Amino acid sequence: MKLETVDYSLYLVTDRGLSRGRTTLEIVQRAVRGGVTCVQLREKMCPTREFIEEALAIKGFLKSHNIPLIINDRVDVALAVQADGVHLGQNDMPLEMAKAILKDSMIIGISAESVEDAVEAEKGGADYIGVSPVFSTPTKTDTPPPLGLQGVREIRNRVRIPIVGIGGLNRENSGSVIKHGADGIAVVSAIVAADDPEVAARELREVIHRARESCT
Ligand code: TZP
Ligand code: MG
Repeated sequence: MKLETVDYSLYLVTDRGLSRGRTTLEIVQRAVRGGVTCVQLREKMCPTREFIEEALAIKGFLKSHNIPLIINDRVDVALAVQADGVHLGQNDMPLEMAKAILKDSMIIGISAESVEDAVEAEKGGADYIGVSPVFSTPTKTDTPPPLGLQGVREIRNRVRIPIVGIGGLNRENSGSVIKHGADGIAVVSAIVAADDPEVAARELREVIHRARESCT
């Protein structure tokens, strides 16, 4: 997948702990039916072999739908499965090193926890920014204070690469994130833990669509 063609509108981040007995592949399949445009496989505890096997199965499905697969944290796994990209936080492999390994073969997304992080990531050649977190969330508690909608706006004004909000986003507040300049929203629980991930994704797509229309 060409980097320029990536659509970050509705970005699903997986979490097997919130999947309520459903497999990550099943969540991804249902979410894609509902309109997810990008998927990040995020496995914090899983053995590497299992991570790779799961990534390959999900990649096979996503490829047939022309949706990119991004691997969280693990440059080695991303390379091994020939994913479309990798997503790195401020405590993960430094961007410069990841770029030295991956060259321009893969999307590299960076979580920015401040405006400075975002500016630095763009300078370092990141392909997109995760504004992290926009709101506080029980899904990830080891975060710095939320950046809020003003943080989204400020980062929008300081970088040109795509920005995606993450943290506490749902049907009620995702429209505001788009209206404050985000190119997309990234969610875990709003889709992964939903009764019906397909319906949840469809509703979020609609919210994003309406927010964009109101901006034009
Ligand atoms: N990074 C910043 S907040 C977060 C991650 C992975 C979790 C977001 O989860 P949710 O359930 O969408 O609030
Ligand atoms: Mg990380």
